[in-house]
Amino acid sequence: MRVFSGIQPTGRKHLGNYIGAIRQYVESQERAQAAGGDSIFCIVDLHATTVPYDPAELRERVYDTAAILLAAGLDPERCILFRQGDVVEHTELMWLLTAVTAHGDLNRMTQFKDKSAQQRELVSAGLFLYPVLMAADVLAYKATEVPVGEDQRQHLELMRDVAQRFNARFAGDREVLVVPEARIPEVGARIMDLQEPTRKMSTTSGTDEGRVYVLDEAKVVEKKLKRAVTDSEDPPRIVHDRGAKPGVSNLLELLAVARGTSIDEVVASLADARGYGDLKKATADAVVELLTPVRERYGAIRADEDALEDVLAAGAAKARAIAAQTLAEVRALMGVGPNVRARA
Ligand code: AQP
Repeated sequence: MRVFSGIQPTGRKHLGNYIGAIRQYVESQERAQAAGGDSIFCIVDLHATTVPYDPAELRERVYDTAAILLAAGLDPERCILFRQGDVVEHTELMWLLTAVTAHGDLNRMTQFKDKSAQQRELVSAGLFLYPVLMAADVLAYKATEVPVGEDQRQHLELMRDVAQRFNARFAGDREVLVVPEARIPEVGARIMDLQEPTRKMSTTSGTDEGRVYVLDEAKVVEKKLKRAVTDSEDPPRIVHDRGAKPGVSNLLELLAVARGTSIDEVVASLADARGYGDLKKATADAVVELLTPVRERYGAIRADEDALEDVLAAGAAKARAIAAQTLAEVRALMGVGPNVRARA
């Protein structure tokens, strides 16, 4: 097995990113190692250029994100961790894959529709092509599984189509590009905004009050959860029903994930609760316990930028060795560049 996933260096990472993605990365690293496979994680700085950004800040955010991943438990001795822009093979492969990507499919991507509607000055072509670069990221490594949150399901489907179309068009249906599986957690795949629990917790929409950051101090986490929107049902009922009770359901999911138990178990543990206050308090305690070790490790790791650069550079060298081979195969099959076999 080979696991691959990418994460943006945009903004500060929130609890949705942690539960939907980062926590799964650490688990995948362990699982891949136990199975004799490998795991590869990429900080996707090139994806971050598809919306307005500040170049100097982008570098800083890459360090922030690398430090969070290391603090959460990624270990460069056991996985490959690198910065996307350091492995240029991604961008060439992306261009080649546009040949087997349908314009109509890109037009249907909900993330493109949402993000393009948010842009005031320029909807960049990069935003439109974002899913093709994401396909290149994963397909370059012939990854078998991709841990992501629910919001990435559509991009994963597109990537699978791209791989299948490439194999059919250029490889006589041999699986030259591996068709990857999405790995989406059963609980916590879509953590909702605490203030607007019908919308996902998001970096670019919603407010700070609706988002818990991985690096928030315990007091801040407690305050945000205490103010989380629930509902006005009287008497209050603590049940999991996303449609009718989105706020309560979101808290139950957070509590289940943070405690590492099932939703039924957390509901049972709250049978004697006097109202939503007890649910919020229990969730805050569990989330603080989940995030505190990460925050405590983060400071020292983030402070040493040279060490972070060393980790990313070593990761990029290992990643390039794999991606370059795939790119060479794709170029050869597509008739791009010299005929290497004929000249050998
Ligand atoms: N609310 C969420 N619940 C569960 N998983 C989530 N992810 C994002 N939001 C949630 C997962 O986090 C991973 C990293 O996503 P990204 O690199 O695309 O991060 P981002 O763009 O900085 O974060 P957002 O919040 O997803 O940004 P917006 O909403 O602005 O586009 C992915 O695996 C994602 O599924």
